[in-house]
Amino acid sequence: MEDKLKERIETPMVQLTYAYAMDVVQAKLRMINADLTEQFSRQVIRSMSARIKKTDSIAKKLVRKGREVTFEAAVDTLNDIAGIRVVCYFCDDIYQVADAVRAQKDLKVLKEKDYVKQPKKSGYQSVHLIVGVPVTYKGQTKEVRVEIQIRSFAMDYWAELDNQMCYKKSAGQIENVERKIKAYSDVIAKVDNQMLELRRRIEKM
Ligand code: 0O2
Repeated sequence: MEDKLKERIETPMVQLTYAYAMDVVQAKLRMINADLTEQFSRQVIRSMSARIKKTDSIAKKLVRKGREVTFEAAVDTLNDIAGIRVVCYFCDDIYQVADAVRAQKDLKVLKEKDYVKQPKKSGYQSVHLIVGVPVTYKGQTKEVRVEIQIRSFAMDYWAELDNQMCYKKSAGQIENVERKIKAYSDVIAKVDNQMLELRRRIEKM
């Protein structure tokens, strides 16, 4: 089953279609960054990265979601085969970027999740937007979904370390690890807000 998924998901045409959709979204995000940077006279987006989900991660996610491990199930069910991560300097920048994405007429926001207002049980914070990008080839247009994860520099620090130590790993079962990683996420959120307050005081000067 997994071999068949690999055979189809790793064909150049499928990979290039997702890559094209990500290029379109990344180009848009660069324009959004330039616009916001000019508007606020400071850099808003610190970094951006893009990836196509690896076949083994796709297979594992389908199993996690109780789906068949097939190409069709992957394309139909998973919103993050193509993913872009946007890391902002401050936590309010996340919403500036999300609003700007929503305002783009050529990107359709299909789904949103706000794990900043409502962090996950693990402590994970980010805003996720699933956008549909029209991709036309030989007169045929299809909508390709791209997940945009938007988070602050501090949230990204937590998520990266959590990814290395706990997420999808059994470390969370070790006594106190789950509780501590959640507590550190709360500390990070507090510092993030304090930095924002400080920036606002400086801006008022
Ligand atoms: P990877 O390896 O990062 O790609 P949907 O299908 O849109 O309804 P989905 O994808 O099932 O939603 O779930 P969710 O929670 O909205 O988003 C999942 C992604 O968020 C994960 O992708 C991670 O990138 C990130 N994430 C969610 N929870 C955590 C967490 O506790 N810690 C960390 N570090 N990241 C988290 P994948 O595919 O699971 O992993």
